Amino acid sequence: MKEEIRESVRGFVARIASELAPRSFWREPLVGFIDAADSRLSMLRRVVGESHLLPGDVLPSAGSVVVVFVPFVRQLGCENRQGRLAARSWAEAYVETNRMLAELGKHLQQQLAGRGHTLVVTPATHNFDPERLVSDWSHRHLAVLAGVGKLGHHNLLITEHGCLGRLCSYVTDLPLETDAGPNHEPCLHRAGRTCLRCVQRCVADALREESFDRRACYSQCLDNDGRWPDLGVTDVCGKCLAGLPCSLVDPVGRMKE
Ligand code: B12
Ligand code: SF4
Ligand code: SF4
Repeated sequence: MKEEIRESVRGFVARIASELAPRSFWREPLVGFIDAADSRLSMLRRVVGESHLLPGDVLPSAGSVVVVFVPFVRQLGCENRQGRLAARSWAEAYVETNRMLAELGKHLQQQLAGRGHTLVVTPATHNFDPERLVSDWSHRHLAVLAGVGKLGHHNLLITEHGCLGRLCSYVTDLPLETDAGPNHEPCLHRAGRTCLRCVQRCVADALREESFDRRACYSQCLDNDGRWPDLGVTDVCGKCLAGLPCSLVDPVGRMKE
């Protein structure tokens, strides 16, 4: 069943990508699973926040969580590297990917309904408390538990296809086993090597060696909101994802190959 869901996700993303051509946003998605009974899920309340939801809060009959990481194409990172403000293509990728991830949820919902199963779609973003700037459903932390990757110093998920991309997660009543993740730290700094390129790239001094100032980061994201009225909400920045050793690959995993 896992392979069927993976195939379905890959097929759906490829179909939407072909509809958007010649604009190109995505590489092949990665999919991981967490068993809803995985005891590590309770850690979310300790690590992320006491009000973080568990799969059973989203769907009482939860059997597992499906986590999808959609890596962006190299070009988007190259275009977003320049200047202090975000590139229009980065904002477009944000809007189109959020839309596509919501549609992907509906597609999986229909597919599973045909077999008598339920799936609940959670939003890709804007499900956070505007005061604390924290969400009660952290796709990044769920992705780590689902074995899709691990967090880097920049606080973002690094997968075998890098960190440049977006995530979503869906709760289903299908009972599926948890996937194993990498058994190493993909972030060079966390693996004890010299890097911190992400800190150098931050344009708002929000990301530092010792800390992350989410308000300074959000303020920088808001500087980009409203610049393209035709795109809607674009509170983005993403300079700390572009042009890094971990943007497109897992740099530590590569060294081990
Ligand atoms: C709220 C939010 C924000 C806020 C707050 C920032 C933040 N770091 O959470 C703002 C608006 C500022 C923001 C900015 C960005 N976001 Co945002 N954001 C979210 C959202 C909605 C919830 C995240 C959350 O609340 N997590 C729970 C909290 C408690 O976790 P945390 O903030 O990581 O807290 C940990 C750290 O503080 C860490 N920590 C402790 N000490 C230290 C020290 C240092 C040095 C560091 C770095 C961390 C750290 O410990 C905490 C517990 O683990 C998610 C979508 C979702 N629902 O998951 C997207 C999400 C995390 N964002 C994403 C992205 C891409 C961005 C931006 C690049 C903007 C853009 N799209 O251009 C920047 C990147 C900033 C950064 N380097 O983290 C992606 C991440 C993709 C990835 N590869 O991981 C997500 C998953 C959206 C998506 N659907 O893809 N975001
Ligand atoms: S740029 Fe370097 S230090 Fe920053 S997350 Fe990537 S590998 Fe880690
Ligand atoms: S998104 Fe922008 S402001 Fe926020 S940490 Fe990354 S580079 Fe800095």
